[in-house]
Amino acid sequence: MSSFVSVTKDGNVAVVTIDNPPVNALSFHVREPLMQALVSLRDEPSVVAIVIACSGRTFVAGADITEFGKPVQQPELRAIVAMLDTMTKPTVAAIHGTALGGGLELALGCHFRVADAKARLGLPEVKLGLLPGGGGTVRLPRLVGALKALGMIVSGTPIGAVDALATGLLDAVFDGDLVAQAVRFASEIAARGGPLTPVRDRDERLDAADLPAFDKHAADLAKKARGLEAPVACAQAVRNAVTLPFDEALAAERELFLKLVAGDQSRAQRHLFFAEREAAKIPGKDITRRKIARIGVIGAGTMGGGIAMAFANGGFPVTLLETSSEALERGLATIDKNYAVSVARGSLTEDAKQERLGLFKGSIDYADLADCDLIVEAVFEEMAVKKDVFGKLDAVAKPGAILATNTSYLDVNEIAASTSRPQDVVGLHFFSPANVMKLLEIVRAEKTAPDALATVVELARRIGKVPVVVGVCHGFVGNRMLAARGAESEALLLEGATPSQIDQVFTDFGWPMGPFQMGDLAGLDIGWRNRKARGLTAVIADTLCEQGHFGQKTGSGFYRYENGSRTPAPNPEVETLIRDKAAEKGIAPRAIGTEEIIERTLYPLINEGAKILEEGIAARASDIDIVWVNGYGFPVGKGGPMFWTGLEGAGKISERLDHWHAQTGRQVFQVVPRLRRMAETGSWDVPFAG
Ligand code: T1G
Repeated sequence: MSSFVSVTKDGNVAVVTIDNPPVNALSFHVREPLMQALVSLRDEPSVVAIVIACSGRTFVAGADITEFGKPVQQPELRAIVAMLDTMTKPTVAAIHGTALGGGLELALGCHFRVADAKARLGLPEVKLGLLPGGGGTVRLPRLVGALKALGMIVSGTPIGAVDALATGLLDAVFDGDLVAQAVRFASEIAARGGPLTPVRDRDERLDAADLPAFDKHAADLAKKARGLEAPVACAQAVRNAVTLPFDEALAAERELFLKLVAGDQSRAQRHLFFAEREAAKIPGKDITRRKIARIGVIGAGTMGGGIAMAFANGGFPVTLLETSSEALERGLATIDKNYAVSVARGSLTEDAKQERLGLFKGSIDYADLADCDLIVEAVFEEMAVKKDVFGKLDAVAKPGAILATNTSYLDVNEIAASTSRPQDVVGLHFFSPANVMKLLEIVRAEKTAPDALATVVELARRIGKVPVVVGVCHGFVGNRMLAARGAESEALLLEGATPSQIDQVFTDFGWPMGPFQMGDLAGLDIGWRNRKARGLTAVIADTLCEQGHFGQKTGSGFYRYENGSRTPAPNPEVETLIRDKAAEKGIAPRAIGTEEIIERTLYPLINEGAKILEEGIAARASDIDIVWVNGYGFPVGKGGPMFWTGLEGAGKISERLDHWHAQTGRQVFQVVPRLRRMAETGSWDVPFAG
């Protein structure tokens, strides 16, 4: 046997245990001994049944994603599952933790599946730009029905053991010693004798498939795919399970899988999978984290309330501080309302809501923060106000408490210097709504202590955030690049493009919405206030704000929103305003094409990313991708701006930036050396020699 797969006997039941930390991925060094073990047990007369289990924290969490794109080594998972199909003795998968992807497909090759109550089961391949390639699209519908299988496979969202038992994916759920009970379950099946029906031969759920309902659901899902190929392929593969004989459907699954795994979109999404984990790794693995038991949040407004909810959602008690009882009550009422909306939507139970509300303690006295281990301020975005807050925190916070600012662009070094403990100060830049958005930019100031940084990075993951460590500069990584992306927006309007045309280029690219729709959604007054604070102007947006048109919240901005609708309608007044302002500036409008819009918005975004990399504000190019995919909706199928540079061509991007720089002389088009280096070497990780 190998150290990755062992076989033990419990009576006349064999237990095959996979042990491939950390998540028992089905690497080649697992598949080979696993196949050998199953073949020998199949032929072993003394063995009446076989249980497949895993050591460690989880059942098999999938194929080994690091093997994709490399030569395939036999036996593949498909061969193992095909062999299980021929087993004449009962096979039982004993599932704990998460049976995902190839792990669930391995379990689907068994006659039976049992699990502990906390287990989760799913086929998340779609999140990697793939579809289940080990027979999952053909076997899962046979157990749970075509519609349920469609939803699971296209969303990639796992289901819990109770749901899995109810829908027929599991045959039993056990508490206590899972393997012992799985052995007993297998032994009883063997003793009972009688025919064993492999999943591939169980058609009863398929016969009942309502194909028209299936097709309608699949069409709805395809609309949300926003250009991603995998969700559409997943739906097709599940439909094949209903309409084609098993082996034909299986062959079709293989063909779809091979096409996806070789495609740019899956490469992009696999890049993001590892990049997200890489971003959470900071030098000094063995740093002792500080103990975080209680959180303090200062400010119960939109950001403060959202941040408080993010921590409460992660199970942390929160002391929420405001300047007055009225402000505090308003903030707590908003939090209660937000949870009530989730309960109404069915995404939260009433009990869970009450449990979370029970974690909040309101206060208007800084002294009540004295027992907090991490205190986050989300007060008004002005340096003087931030310094005043940190001065008070310095006086009341206990030694070793981490003091965090939620500033979105102010200098965290300056804020830290306003305390006697700069080593405990860090930036935690949440994105609004803070209880929903995944991205958390963790701003490492010059004096931030390594253990304070390591503590908040780990804490971010514990509350379900995606942390990226960034350096101190105006706007850190995301907002600084956003400014570069938007620098030419006004010029494009004045030269003849319309807001809806520019937004359409963005949505065709795969963004959830374009910059003008986004501005109307967030509120044009936010950018207006920022520009005024920095002495900048944007003639169209400023004029709209001066006229009180802030976007959705005032019923009009770049678009009109009739009777409180959130659907943007073209705004003729804006088009007149643009024409008038262009005439004032002597600019003759012209037709502007898609390519030009991309070159004058996304290419400067990438150039700024290269500058950020060169300055060390981001440690890795892939960190920048994680910021943009999780904080700004950059299409996952393109892997983030820095990964996409490789697809678009760094040479082409540099040439076009040079062209626009020659045309306009504007700094935003000045190609930075790191981008030229990427064009020469194909890698972001080779700094320019100078
Ligand atoms: N392959 C290789 N490495 C993996 C891996 C995998 N499937 N899953 C996790 N890792 C690594 C990860 O990179 C990290 O490494 C460490 O394990 C801990 O992961 C044929 C084609 C299971 C829920 O998509 O969702 O099967 O950073 O930090 O937060 O149809 O890992 O420590 O060096 O995420 O506790 C389908 C992917 C694959 C599941 C655990 N399966 N994994 O979360 O730990 S494709 C998936 C996860 C497939 C078949 C198809 C999560 C987790 P390092 P972690 P975690």
